[in-house]
Amino acid sequence: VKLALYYYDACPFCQRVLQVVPSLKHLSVELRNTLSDSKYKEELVREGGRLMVPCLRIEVSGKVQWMYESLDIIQYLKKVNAP
Ligand SMILES: N[C@@H](CCC(=O)N[C@@H](CS)C(=O)NCC(=O)O)C(=O)O
Repeated sequence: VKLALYYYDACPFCQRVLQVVPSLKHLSVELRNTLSDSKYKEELVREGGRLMVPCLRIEVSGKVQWMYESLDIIQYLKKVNAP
C-alpha cells in the first residue's frame, strides 16, 4: 500500500491527521503540501475531485482511492497500521 497525504500547515483538520502520522510505526505516509507545491494542488482537484484537505491518496496494487475527512483518514491509518 502506498499512502500520500495532501495537506497544508494552516489547516486544523490537517494538523489533526499530522499528529497521528509519527505514531504509525508500520506505515510510511508521503506528505504532499498543496500550498507549497501547486502540482499537488492540481493533482488533488483533478484526480481526487475536490480541493479540500486533508485528503489521503491510497494506492493498492495500482488502484487509487482518495479519502477525504480527517476522522476517516485517522481511523483508516490506525486500522492499516495495526500489526
Ligand atoms: N470535515 C473535514 C473538513 C476539512 C476542511 O474544512 N478543510 C478546509 C481547510 S482547513 C478546506 O480544505 N476547505 C475547502 C473546502 O471545503 O472546499 C475534515 O475533517 O477533514
